[in-house]
Amino acid sequence: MEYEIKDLTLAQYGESMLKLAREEMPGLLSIIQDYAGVNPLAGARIAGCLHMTSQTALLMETLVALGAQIRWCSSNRYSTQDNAAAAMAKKGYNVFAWHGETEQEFEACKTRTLFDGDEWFPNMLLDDGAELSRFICRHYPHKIGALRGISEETTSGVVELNQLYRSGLLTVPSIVINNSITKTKFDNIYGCKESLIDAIKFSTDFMIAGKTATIVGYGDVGKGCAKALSSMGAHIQIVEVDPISALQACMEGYRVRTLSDCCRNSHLFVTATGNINVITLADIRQMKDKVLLCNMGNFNNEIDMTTLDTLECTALGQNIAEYNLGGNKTVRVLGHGAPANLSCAKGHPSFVMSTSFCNQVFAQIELWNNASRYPARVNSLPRSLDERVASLHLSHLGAELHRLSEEQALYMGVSINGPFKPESYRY
Ligand code: RBV
Repeated sequence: MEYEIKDLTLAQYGESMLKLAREEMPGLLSIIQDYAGVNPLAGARIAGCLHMTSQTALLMETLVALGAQIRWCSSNRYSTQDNAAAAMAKKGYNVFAWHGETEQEFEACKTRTLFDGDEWFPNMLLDDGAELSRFICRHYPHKIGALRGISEETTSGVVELNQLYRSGLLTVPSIVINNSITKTKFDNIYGCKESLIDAIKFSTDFMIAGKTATIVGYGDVGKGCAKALSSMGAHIQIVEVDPISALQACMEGYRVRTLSDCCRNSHLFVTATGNINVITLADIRQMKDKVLLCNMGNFNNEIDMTTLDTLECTALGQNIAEYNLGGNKTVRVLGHGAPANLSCAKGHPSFVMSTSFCNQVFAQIELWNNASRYPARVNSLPRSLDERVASLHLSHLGAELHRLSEEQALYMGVSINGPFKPESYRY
């Protein structure tokens, strides 16, 4: 057994957090029960790269319960919950992750996740933001063929994977679980809706009611963030490039404005675009004094931290820094521009991560057992599995499904047991 973490003495506290998470992850628990004795992942050697949190710890336990061998690192330098990492290391998991890794340490953690001397190299990846996929393509291109498949967690991973396929570097199938309805319409919306507030409250004394908040990017993540801040009494402004998303924001009652307009009146900015340098130093110079900046997109580059880091900076706490703009003006940034919910708080709540991670487990089972069904490009899970993930979470909330009659099923042209909607249905 091997690990590199911050502090093993946090294991007991981490284990209590895992106990709380387990109570809220009914989908993962049912999968473990349903596959008891079947071992659908027997023989799979999974290298996992996904925020080392208590929720991810239960994903790791599920993969092992289904027969896989795993090694693990975090997909962001600031997202590891050191207590969860300690709990897993104590139980014998190979985990290489701690909160606040340097770039070099992050690279080293990825290397140790992929290799155990000459003994071990993965035949499957479970990835987030295509971190490991890109890492192998860049540093070990000759090893790509050793992989049977890749399951990818998030929106921005799709962009990366498509680039790797187009450049001919990636030659194995991947399944992007962000394409599942039970991922993007739940984790991205409701997860962010709850965890954005945690991040702001854990690190600041910022009262949300009455403030003007600008959300840059009105995709699923932006929608969840806007809903949370608006429900607490903030005035919401949206910055969008896509007319469809912009119109959605208008219909929700939000103002849609250019970024430079918003710079003049906002107290808080949240980036959620998946794009790079969305807020630059030039934008920041137009903002009010002591404005709060917060990123909820996957990568750390939506706020131009590289340029900000050239300015004088004071820590105002563990996860918030104040940058001196000169002329008695400052700007405050949460969690070094990393996704604030993970860098400043505990990430999404366990329940919604259970829906996401059931998709991860099904993607691993599919790729490991039925790889030939998935061509070497970005694929999605079938809708039947999406419906199954949702079903696994209903009774926890006291919900019971109504059933179609034979006549009704015939009339709609669907089976009584689903799938209930055409592939093109957008939910
Ligand atoms: N995310 N994980 C957590 N608590 O472990 N919280 C959020 C957690 C995932 C989420 O699925 C999103 O797509 C991804 O982090 C972005 O890196």
